[in-house]
Amino acid sequence: FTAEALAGGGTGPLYLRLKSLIRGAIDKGALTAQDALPSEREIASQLDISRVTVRKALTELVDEGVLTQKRGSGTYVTGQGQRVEQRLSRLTSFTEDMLARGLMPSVKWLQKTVASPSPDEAMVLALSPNERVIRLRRLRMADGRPMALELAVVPARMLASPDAVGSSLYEALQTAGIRPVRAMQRLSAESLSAEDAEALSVPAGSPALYIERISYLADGRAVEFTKSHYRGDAYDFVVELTTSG
Ligand code: 16G
Repeated sequence: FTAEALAGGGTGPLYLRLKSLIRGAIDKGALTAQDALPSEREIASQLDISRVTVRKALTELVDEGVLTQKRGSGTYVTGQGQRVEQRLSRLTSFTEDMLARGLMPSVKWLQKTVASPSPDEAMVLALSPNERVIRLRRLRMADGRPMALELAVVPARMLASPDAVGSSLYEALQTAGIRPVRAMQRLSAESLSAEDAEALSVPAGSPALYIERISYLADGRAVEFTKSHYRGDAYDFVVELTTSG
């Protein structure tokens, strides 16, 4: 990285220019998967900018999945087939998460039906008696690699039909004018059943992150009750903790 290249990068905020400089180096092949970046301090002194600016650019590129930070050893260009690092602070969809990382999301449908809810689904979604649900079960992939098995259950009245869901549930909800604004998410450890392991292309009994998400609309109504098994070898969920003072 040179100060001239950064100066040639336009007039926007410095950290954005540094981000495009780094992305450019990756696109041109000057930096390739698994390459280490110079340290924050080295980049700052090479470019004669503050470390705060460098940190901001690197943090965003890590959030976008372009770079990966390894504890104690620095920052690397993310390689293919590496673990996906997912922040647990924003209510986003699988499709958005993968696209933000430059990975191509795809879906293999296992079930897409209207059905009667189970008692726990009826309770969580606060359904009236006899109300039906849309049950969406699918294998979710990123660049063709199986990542998660997901069962999403949505009150049937929220969508015209199960076929309203193409590849993204959140996109279908948005098209229907429905926007989840808040969600409760619970994570626990599980080992995969033989059947689920096979779908995810891992040995039976492999570890998974079992995640339940209940999403709510602004008026407090629950819109989805989703149970997901994410491959334990493919995902890191990362939470930022701050003190309030
Ligand atoms: C994520 C959510 C899931 C949601 C889905 C929508 C987790 C653990 N789960 O997979 O609750 O239904 O995104 O994604 O993050 P879509 O719009 O791509 O179908």
